[in-house]
Amino acid sequence: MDLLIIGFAQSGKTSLFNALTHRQAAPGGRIGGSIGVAKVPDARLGPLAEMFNPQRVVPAEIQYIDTPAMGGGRSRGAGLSGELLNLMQRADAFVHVVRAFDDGGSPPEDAVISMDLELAMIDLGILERRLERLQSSLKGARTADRGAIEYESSMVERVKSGLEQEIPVYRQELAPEDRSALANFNLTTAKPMMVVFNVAEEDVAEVQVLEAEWRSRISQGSREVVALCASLEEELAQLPEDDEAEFRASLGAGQPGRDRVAEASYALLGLVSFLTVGPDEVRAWTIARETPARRAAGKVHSDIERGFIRAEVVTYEDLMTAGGLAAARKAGHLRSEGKTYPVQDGDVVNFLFSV
Ligand SMILES: Nc1nc2c(ncn2[C@@H]2O[C@H](COP(=O)(O)OP(=O)(O)OP(=O)(O)O)[C@@H](O)[C@H]2O)c(=O)[nH]1
Ligand SMILES: [Mg+2]
Repeated sequence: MDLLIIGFAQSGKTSLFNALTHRQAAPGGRIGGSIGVAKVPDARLGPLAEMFNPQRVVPAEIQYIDTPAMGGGRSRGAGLSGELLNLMQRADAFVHVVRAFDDGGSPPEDAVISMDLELAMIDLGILERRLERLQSSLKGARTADRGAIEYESSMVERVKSGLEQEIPVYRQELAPEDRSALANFNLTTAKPMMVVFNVAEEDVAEVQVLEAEWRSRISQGSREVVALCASLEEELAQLPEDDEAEFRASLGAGQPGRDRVAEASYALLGLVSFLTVGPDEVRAWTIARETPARRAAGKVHSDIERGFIRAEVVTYEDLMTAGGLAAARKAGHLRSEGKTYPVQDGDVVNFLFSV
C-alpha cells in the first residue's frame, strides 16, 4: 500500500515524510518521488515480546512517497510531470499536506479546495484523452462493438460533467458497473485522502482542538484529518525514544504525529494487523480488513499460501488472558480456521502448510 504525500509548495511535505520514515530526504522532493517506510505503532507488540522473548520484533509497515510541489496555474494537469502523474495514478491514497503555519492570513482549508480543483483538472485531462480514443475507435467499429463504446462514452461524459460541477469522483453517485469500469482509469479524485494540517510550533499544544475544528469544516465524505507540526515531528523523530517522550510531554505535544498519521492511514485504507509469534520473531502484518486466511498467509510467504492447510487462531486478548499459547489451547481459545476465514485485527495466527 502506497500513500502519496502531495501538497502545494513549501507546505511541509518533506518534513512530514522525514518524520514518518525517520529519514532525512533532501528538501524539494525528487521528481520520481522519494520512497520511505514507516512503522505502524502497535501496543500489542510489547506484551507479546515479553511473552515470547523473540530474537526480533517487527512492526507492520506502510509506504509513503514524498513528491515535488503541485500547483501553479496549469490547466487540465498539463503542467504536471509525467512521472508525478504516474505516481498519483498508482497511489492507493493521498496525504495532502496543508500549510497551516505562517500562512499569510488565508484560511488553511482554502488549500483543500484548491487541491480538489487540481485533482479534478488531472481527472478531466484523463477523461478527455479517453473520450478522444473512444470517439476515434467508434469510427471503424463493427456494429456489435458500438454499444459498448457508446455506453462507455456516455459514462465518461457523465463523470466529466460531475467534475466540472466540482464533484470529485468519490462523491459522485455511480452504478457499481460504472465504478468498476472507472477503476481502470485510476482517477485521482476517486482515491481516499487524508488532510494533514501542518501547524506552527506555537500551536502544538492545541492540535486536538484545531484538528476537530478543521475536521468539521471539511468533513465531506470519508476523509481523515490530522493536525501536527511537521518540522517539530521531524526533529523529535530523530531523538532516542525516551528523550522523545519526555520532550513531548514538556511541550504538551501528546501522541506522536507519525502515530496519528499511521492510524489515519489504516482507517483510510480499511487496513488491520494480524500477528505472528514465536521464539524467532514477533511480528505484525498489514492486510485489508476481512482478508481470507489463505491470502493473508501469502503476506508471510507465498509457499504458505500455496501449501495452506489451515490456520490456528487466537485473539490477542484471549492469549494475554491465558498467559501463553499452551494455556490458550487448553482453555479452548485456539480455533482452527480454514482458507476463507476472514482474518481479524489482533488475531494471533499460526499457519499450517505443506509444500
Ligand atoms: N514553522 C514551521 N515550519 C515548517 C513546518 N513544516 C515545515 N516547515 C518549514 O517550511 C519549509 C518547507 O518545508 P518542507 O518540508 O521542505 O516543505 P515541502 O512541502 O517539502 O516543500 P517543497 O517540496 O519545496 O514544495 C522548511 O524550511 C521547513 O523547515 C512547520 O510545521 N512549522
Ligand atoms: Mg519537499
